[in-house]
Amino acid sequence: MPTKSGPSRRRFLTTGLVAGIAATTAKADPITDVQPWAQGLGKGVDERGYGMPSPHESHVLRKSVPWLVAETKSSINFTPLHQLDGIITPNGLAFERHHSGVAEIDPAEYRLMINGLVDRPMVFTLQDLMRFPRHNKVYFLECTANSGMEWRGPQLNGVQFTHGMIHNVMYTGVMLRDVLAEAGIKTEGKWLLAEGADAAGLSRSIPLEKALDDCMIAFKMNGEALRPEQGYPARLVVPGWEGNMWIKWLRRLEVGDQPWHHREETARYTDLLANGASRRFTWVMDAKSVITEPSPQAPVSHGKGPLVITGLAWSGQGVIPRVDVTLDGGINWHKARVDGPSLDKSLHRFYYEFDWDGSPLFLQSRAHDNTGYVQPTKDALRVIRGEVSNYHNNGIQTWAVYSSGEVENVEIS
Ligand SMILES: Nc1nc2c(c(=O)[nH]1)N[C@H]1C(S)=C(S)[C@@H](COP(=O)(O)O)O[C@H]1N2
Ligand SMILES: [Mo]
Repeated sequence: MPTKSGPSRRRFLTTGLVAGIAATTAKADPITDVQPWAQGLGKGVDERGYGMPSPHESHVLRKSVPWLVAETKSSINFTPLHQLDGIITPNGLAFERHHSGVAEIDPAEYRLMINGLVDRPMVFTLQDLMRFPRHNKVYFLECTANSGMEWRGPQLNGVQFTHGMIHNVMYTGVMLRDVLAEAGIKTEGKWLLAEGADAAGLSRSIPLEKALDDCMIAFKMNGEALRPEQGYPARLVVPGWEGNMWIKWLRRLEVGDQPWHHREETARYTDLLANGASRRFTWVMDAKSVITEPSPQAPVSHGKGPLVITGLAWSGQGVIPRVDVTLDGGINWHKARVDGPSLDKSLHRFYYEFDWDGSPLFLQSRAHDNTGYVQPTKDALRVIRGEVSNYHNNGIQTWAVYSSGEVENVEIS
C-alpha cells in the first residue's frame, strides 16, 4: 500500500511536464503563478467537427515493427497498451491487421450475400441489416499471432509489440442468428463460411453452433461507425475466438455441411507442433494477462516510493475472476485488484499498488479464468507445443525493473 509520506506534490507536477512545452508555457511556480492558459480566452470550439487528443498526447500512436512485414499494405500495427488505461481501446488506437490493405467501401454499394444450404439465398444492404434488433457488447479481439515473436525467447522491448495485437471495444450490431434465420438454414447445414470483400477475400469456416450462439455482424465500434481499417461498414464479431475469424468488410456467408479448409485455416492459423503435426482449428483464445505499466516503453520515472502496477487480463472462455502479480519472478504471488467491469470475453483491468524500495524487480502477472484455467509459463507451453509455432502464445510475460527505473523484456527459468 502507498505510504502516507508519498512523493511531494511539487515533484509530481514538475516531472509530469513535457520538456520543451514546459519551457515555453509554464510560469515559475505551477500553482501560485497565473499560467498563460488562465490569462485569456481559450481556443473556440473545434472547427473541423471531429475532436483530436491534446498535442501533449501526440506520442500516443499505433506503431509497427518494420522487420516484421515486407510490405506495409499487407500489414500490421500495434495498440499502444502501455499508454492506455481502463478496458476500452480508443478507435484510432485499435491495432490493424489486413492481408491486402484496407478495402474502401461505399456504404450505399455495400451488400451481404447469404447462400449455400439455406431455404432462401439472400442479399442484404446495410440498411436491411440495421433493421434487425441491435445489440451492444464489449469484446476483445486478439490476433492469433499476438506474442508470436516471443515464442523462442524475449525479442521485442515493449508491451505494444509483445502484446499489442489486441483491442477491446463496444460493438453495436445485429445477431448473426437473426440474419441467418431470415434465409432459413437447411437441416444439413452445420458450418458457415464467412468471406471478406477485400482483395484477399479472407475466409474462414465457423461451426454453426458458434455462429448461432454469440456471433454478431457489427457496424459500430464505441458508438461510432467502424473505422475503415476495422472493416467498415460491417464486420463479423466472433467473441473469444482468434482474430483471424473476425472477417472484416463482410460480403458473403455460405452455409455448408463441412468446413472448407481454406488457406487461412490450413497453411495459416494452424499451430505447427515439434513433431511436424498441426493442431487443427484452435479457435478459442486462452486466458492471458500482461503488465502494461511499468514496461519497457513505460519505465518508472519517479524513483522509489508508491508504485502503481497495472495490466490487462482476458480469456476467450469468459471472465477473469482473479489475477496474481509477482515482484520476484514467481517466488511470491500477490492478489491483484481487478477494477472496472468484468464482462464476458472482454479485457479486464488490474492494479497492484505497493511501496517500491528501489531494488530490482521481476514482474509477472498470471490470469485465472472462470473455468479454473490458469495462465501457463512460457516454458510449460514449449514442453507441449514445441518452438515451431507462432500462434496462441498465452505464456506469462516477465519484465525486469532495474533500480534506475528502466524496464526490460526478459525470461527467467
Ligand atoms: N476481410 C478481412 N478480414 C480480416 C482480415 C483481413 O485481412 N481481411 N484480417 C484478420 C486478422 S488476421 C485479424 S487479427 C483481424 C484484425 O482486426 P483489426 O484490424 O480490427 O485489428 O481481422 C481479421 N479479419
Ligand atoms: Mo491476425
